[in-house]
Amino acid sequence: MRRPKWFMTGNGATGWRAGIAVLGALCAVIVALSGADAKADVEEGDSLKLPEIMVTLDGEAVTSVAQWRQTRRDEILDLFRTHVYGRSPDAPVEMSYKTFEEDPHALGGKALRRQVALTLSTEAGEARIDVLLYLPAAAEEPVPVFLLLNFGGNHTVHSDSAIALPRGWVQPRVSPPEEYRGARQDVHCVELIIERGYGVATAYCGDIDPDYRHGFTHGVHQLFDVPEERPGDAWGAVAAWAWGLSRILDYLETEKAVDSSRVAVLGHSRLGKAALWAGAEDERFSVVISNNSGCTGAALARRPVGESVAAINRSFPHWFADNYKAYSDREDELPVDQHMLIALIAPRPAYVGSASEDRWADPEGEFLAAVHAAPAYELYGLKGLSTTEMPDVNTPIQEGHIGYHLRAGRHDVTEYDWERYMDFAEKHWK
Ligand code: GTR
Repeated sequence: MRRPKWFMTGNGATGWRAGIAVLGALCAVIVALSGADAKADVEEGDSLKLPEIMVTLDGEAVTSVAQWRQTRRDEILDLFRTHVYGRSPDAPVEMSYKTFEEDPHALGGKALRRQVALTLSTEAGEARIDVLLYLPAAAEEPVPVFLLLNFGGNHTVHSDSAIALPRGWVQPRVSPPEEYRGARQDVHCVELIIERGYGVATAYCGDIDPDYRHGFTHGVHQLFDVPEERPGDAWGAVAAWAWGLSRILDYLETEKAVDSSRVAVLGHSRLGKAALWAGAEDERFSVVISNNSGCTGAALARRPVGESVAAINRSFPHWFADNYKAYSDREDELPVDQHMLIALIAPRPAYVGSASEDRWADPEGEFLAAVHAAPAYELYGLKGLSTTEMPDVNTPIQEGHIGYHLRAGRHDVTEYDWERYMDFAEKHWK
């Protein structure tokens, strides 16, 4: 079993040394449970021996935007595709969009609601993604939009009775679907977003790839995958969700009321991992926001705290490429770490939101990844995070092109998070 480093006593640790180690471990457990961990700082990141962002596979130092764009960025993308998320197909897919429901006076007249079926087809099969879009009714110009996937169906994001139920498989914890209308309303904050003048687009992640081990035969996998011929770098669910986010952006580009040059992609937890990967793969997303995405999201893999690569591969073998399994308990051998994922978003603004009690997602590891992504922003003459010291709770850092906050509380998305994300995006959209 993989243990956090603070638990390791090293070779020959006996007697008082072992006693001190056990005491240290107990303190660490107490600290972790209290949610008040020691502050992470940049030196700690250095001691983790993170892979270099700014050195090419040939050992050349990257000192210009041209080198970054022509060589290093593609190398890093390819390493993530090969070893972590898998390779999304670039084969052609046909898409059609059909509005199946619309109300220009939704939410008591505050919003226009539109529900659109995206039908994707190839010779192999067909998939359908239902997009729920709310736009401020009063908007006279195309509006920027926050795009996020949801966990349980579009109807969970608001109690609005017109929202269509999901058509396929849903998680047992939100089944039967009718009983969960509006159940995640507090997480999606639709009214708050509309009141600030933005639109929100969402789709059920299960329309893209149902979140269970179905052997890559459902959702968008039907369009491309031959299950018996899956190579080690075939895409997993996280890459499929990210790819689906890009297809939704294709659709948003056709919506006249949406300013598609200002679409922020956002996601919570596993869907935060997908939002980061979508932002890395698809440079059309203008702002990329990770909320409590943790392991294989914003958190450094090499920091032995919270969920490990072994744990995530064990519990969710369908999320990533099969090649990723080789790094269970061998994080140090990964050719990438998650600071490089954030670096791929440069020069676009990126934001990492953590929560103080969310030890499983390792807030300090998320912070350090954001800190160590800076070199990519600096190449463009931009500042990444404006501090290298872990901030106090509820003290957002928003001066640079990378933003970060540690919200007080548990693994969740709250109004506090949304307000900070909108503050940050607003700064960059002005
Ligand atoms: C956990 C998983 C995390 C995180 C979370 C979620 O069980 O270990 O990586 O993604 O689920 O998505 O809610």
